[in-house]
Amino acid sequence: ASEPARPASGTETEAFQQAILAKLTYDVGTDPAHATDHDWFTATALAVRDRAMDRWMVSKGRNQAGDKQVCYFSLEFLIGRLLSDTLNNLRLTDCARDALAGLGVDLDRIRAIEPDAALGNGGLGRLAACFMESMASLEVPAYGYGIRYEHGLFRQELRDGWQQELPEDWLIRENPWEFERSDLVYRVTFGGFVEEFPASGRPTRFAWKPAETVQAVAFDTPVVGWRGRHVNTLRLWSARAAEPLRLDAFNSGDHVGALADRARAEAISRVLYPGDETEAGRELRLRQEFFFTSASLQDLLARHTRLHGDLHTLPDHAAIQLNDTHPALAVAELMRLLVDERHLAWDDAWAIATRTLNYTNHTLMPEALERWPVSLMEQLLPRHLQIIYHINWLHLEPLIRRSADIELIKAVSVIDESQGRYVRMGHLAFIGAHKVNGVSALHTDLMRQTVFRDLNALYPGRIVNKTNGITFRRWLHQANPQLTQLLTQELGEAVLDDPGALIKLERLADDSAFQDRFRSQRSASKISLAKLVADRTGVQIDPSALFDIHIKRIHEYKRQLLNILEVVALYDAIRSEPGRHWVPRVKIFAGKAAASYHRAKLIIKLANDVAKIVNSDPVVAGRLKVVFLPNYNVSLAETIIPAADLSEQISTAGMEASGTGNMKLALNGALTIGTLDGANIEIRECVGEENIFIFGMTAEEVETYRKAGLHRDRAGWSARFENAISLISAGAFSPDDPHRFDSLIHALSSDDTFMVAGDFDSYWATQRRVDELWQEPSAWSRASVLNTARVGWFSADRTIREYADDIWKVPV
Ligand code: DL6
Repeated sequence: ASEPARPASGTETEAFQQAILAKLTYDVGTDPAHATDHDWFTATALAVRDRAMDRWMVSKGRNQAGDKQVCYFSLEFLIGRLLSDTLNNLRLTDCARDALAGLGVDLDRIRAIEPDAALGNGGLGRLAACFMESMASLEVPAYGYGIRYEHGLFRQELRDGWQQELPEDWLIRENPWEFERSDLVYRVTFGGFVEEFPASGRPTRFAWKPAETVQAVAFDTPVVGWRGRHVNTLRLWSARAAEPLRLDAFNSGDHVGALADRARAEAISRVLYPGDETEAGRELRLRQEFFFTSASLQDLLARHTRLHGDLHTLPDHAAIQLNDTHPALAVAELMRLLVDERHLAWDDAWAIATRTLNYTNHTLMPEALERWPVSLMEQLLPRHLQIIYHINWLHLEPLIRRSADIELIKAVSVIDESQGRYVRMGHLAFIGAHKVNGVSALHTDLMRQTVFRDLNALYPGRIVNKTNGITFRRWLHQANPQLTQLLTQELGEAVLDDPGALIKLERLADDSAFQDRFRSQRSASKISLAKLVADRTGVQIDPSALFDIHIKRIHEYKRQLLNILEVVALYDAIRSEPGRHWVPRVKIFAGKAAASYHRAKLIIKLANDVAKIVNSDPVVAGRLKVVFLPNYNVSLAETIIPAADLSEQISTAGMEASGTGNMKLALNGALTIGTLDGANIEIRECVGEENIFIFGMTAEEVETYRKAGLHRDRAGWSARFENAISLISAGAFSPDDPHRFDSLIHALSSDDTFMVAGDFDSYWATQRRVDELWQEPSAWSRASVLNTARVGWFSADRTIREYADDIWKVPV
């Protein structure tokens, strides 16, 4: 495919300027004298979008031509902003900057206007966004399918250190990237009953008579690949009522009731991940899952029928990837569409489904493995429950026939009957999938040994590993232009196309002149972050201090608490020996806690309480600062990551499936302090063990420790740990409410599920090794350069190639 040339000449800049002005006049409806920053942003985004259109049409043509396409089904796409991404991939950043400068507008200022599309919670959603970009860059024909939430992940505010959740409203103004396809609408139905034919005897045909219909309306966003070579489609569904209002009710005076059906239908795409503490919340979530899964499958089947006619060839033209179990209903819905609606024989339909569907698992944590009550499924999706029962019967029947152990049958059944009756969505996805993958080597091994042990024995070879990756276009080129510039100066432009070329940086790791340049670009990023911290929190931090960064969702297994306890111990140590030399450190935390996760919210409050005391204590001034940056999102990550010296990846071993923040930080030159968990293990293999700080128990040791009951034994606590705990218990950080953190402390002493006490001493000692290395700037920089040089393997392009070769069977 030919590439658009990189516009540099004055004429191209002028042409682009004209394009922006035309958009400003004819689409935004204003003129330069009156345009606000937002108007400029919209006009620029529309002008940029135009540049992607021709290639989008060509790419669509390729899809139509019969190439196999990937359909990535995901309840989350954590995209962030698109302007910089698209400019960068079209190689238009300089041109846009010059064009806008000529109009007296600063590109960076209008970039910051764009709201983050926060259609995801964390790693799983961000992975989906990286994969979309990578598939477009590798010219893999693909559709991303999800929900166009009107409100993405909540906006986090801190009030007196407590997290408050406020609605996020990224769509309050026009979204310049999307195209509403108002004639691309599918009916998604719920409830009702199933008619069986013949009415007596063994039924051979089933007809679902649903009680409720919702319309799914498509909104398409072009996903522009690297150098604009290929453009894929992210198709997000918006829910609409079949009838806008009940006119009879309205006319008879029930103005609110007349809109009730509409409100119920539209609630489906109203908010990402509505709270599921209530039954109504859980039902809405199941409705969301089915809504987007059904609409996406109907869309795929309609396209396939139009292009190829025969549905038997579906697996030759499409590979569906289920991003976790949220779209696992696809197994039942695809069977329903093929058997009930398209009248295929069950066995043919099953062969088609199991050759088309694939499933990625992202967590082994029991509470995160989806199970739906049979009663809810029966009420909402009665036909699907029948189909699930039948799939389960066909799956269990050979075991029953050979009189297999009842415990084995219970373990592999799709229906969990241990306490109540639930549909195990992981089992359903596993049985219906051609391949099932984990997201790091350790995680995949643990899948085989634990949650899917018995299914793995029944279906050997089905589980494969695909270690996660990140798109370097966003997480290096765009987020860190200073480092990118240094890399291209040293390694040439080829490094932009081939992450493997980063390895050539190894030869410069000991070169002191290069180290100086490496440090100086890092220091520019640290100055920017310091400014942002001052603006958003009022805390002044010294850019020459060690920036120790812990950014991710707040969760007990991610162990922000372990980090805070180390802060407390360090604070106490500095106060005890203020005359000693201490390495100046800034501990930076950012992350959101699920609205209903009270303990995680208490951890946020603790971080803020500790920050307040530490930052106002003159004894530790210049040595220790603690910052909690509110409202962590993709854009904030883009500013923090290039400025990080130390990357905290300290989950309890065996609990973090992979992590991707660990990859982004290492790529940008941060050294990792981490456990042997998730992809940290593979990062260590790549960067070398002398360039990473590993501590704590391994996943196996965690198991042994737990089995021995040591996590319930306070006797093993070190004096340093005891001391940190007692400072918190005594209210040293919460004088206004000394018992505020009692529940956290009590949990550590009675059942330290996440091994905070068990790993503390090792963590403390390793942090002191960090201090030692920091005091040797050249050795630190060497390790930092080697991190950047050696993590090319974590490019999402590598991951996508592996999916393409091994799972999807599409050429790359
Ligand atoms: O695979 C992407 C990402 C991993 O990097 C994280 O380790 C993992 O925690 C995350 N999982 C989720 C929640 N999953 N569910 N359900 O976001 O996936």
